[in-house]
Amino acid sequence: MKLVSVVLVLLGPLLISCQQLFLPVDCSDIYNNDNTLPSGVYTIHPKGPSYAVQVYCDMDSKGGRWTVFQRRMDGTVNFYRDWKQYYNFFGIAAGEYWLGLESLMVLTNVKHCELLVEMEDFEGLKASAHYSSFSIESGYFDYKLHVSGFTDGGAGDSLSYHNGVPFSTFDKDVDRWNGNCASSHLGAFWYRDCHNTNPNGVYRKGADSTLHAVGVEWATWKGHNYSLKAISMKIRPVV
Ligand SMILES: [Ca+2]
Repeated sequence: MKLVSVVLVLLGPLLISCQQLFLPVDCSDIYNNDNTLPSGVYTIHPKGPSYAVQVYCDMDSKGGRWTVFQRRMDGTVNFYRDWKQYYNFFGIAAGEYWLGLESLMVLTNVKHCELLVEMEDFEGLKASAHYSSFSIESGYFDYKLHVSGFTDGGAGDSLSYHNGVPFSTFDKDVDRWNGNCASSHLGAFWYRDCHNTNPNGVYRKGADSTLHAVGVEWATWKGHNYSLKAISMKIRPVV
C-alpha cells in the first residue's frame, strides 16, 4: 500500500507534465494523438514551443490531418496587406486568415508536405486541386514556392504556373513583371507575370469584370473575372 502511494506520488507529476508537453507542431500531430477529434480550431506550435497560434484543422477532407494556412469564406478580413503582415498570422482562425510565411516555411521544411486547395462558387459548386509536393524556401529567398505533382479535383491546375517564384506584397515587389503584380491585382501571392490564381485578392461576389483579375480567383476553374465564394489552402505531411 505504502509502495503504491510512493509510486503514485512519483508518477503523478510525470503524467501531468507529459500532458503539458504535448505541443503539436501541426494538425497532423493533433490527429495522430487523437484521431477522433473533429474539424475545428486548435492551437499549434509551428515554430517551436515558445510560439503558439490558432488554426483551423480539417480532419475530414480526404482522410483529414490538414493544417489550413489560408482561408477565405465571407470577405470579413482584409487580405490587402504588406510584407510584414504576411510574414505573420492575421485574421481569425474560425473564419478567414493567413497563417504566416515564416510558419509555413518551417512546416513545409520540417516534413515533406502535400497541398490541397478546396474552393466553392456562389452557385454551391465545389472543386479542388491536389499537389503531392509543396514547400517554400526561407525568408532569405523571399519564401520561393515549390509545388508539383498536380492531381485534378475538378478545378484544374492554376498553381503550377507559380512554381519557382518568390512571394510578393504591394510593398515588396519580387515578381517577374516590370509592373507591381500585388498592387495591380490587389492581393499578395507568389506572383509571376502575374497570376493564374489570386486567393488573397479582393473578396467579390462572383462574376465581376469591373476591375480585371483582382478577385479571389482560380482561373482554370472559373476564369480571371470570377471571385470565389470560398477557397482554402491546406497542407499535411506525406506519410
Ligand atoms: Ca515587378
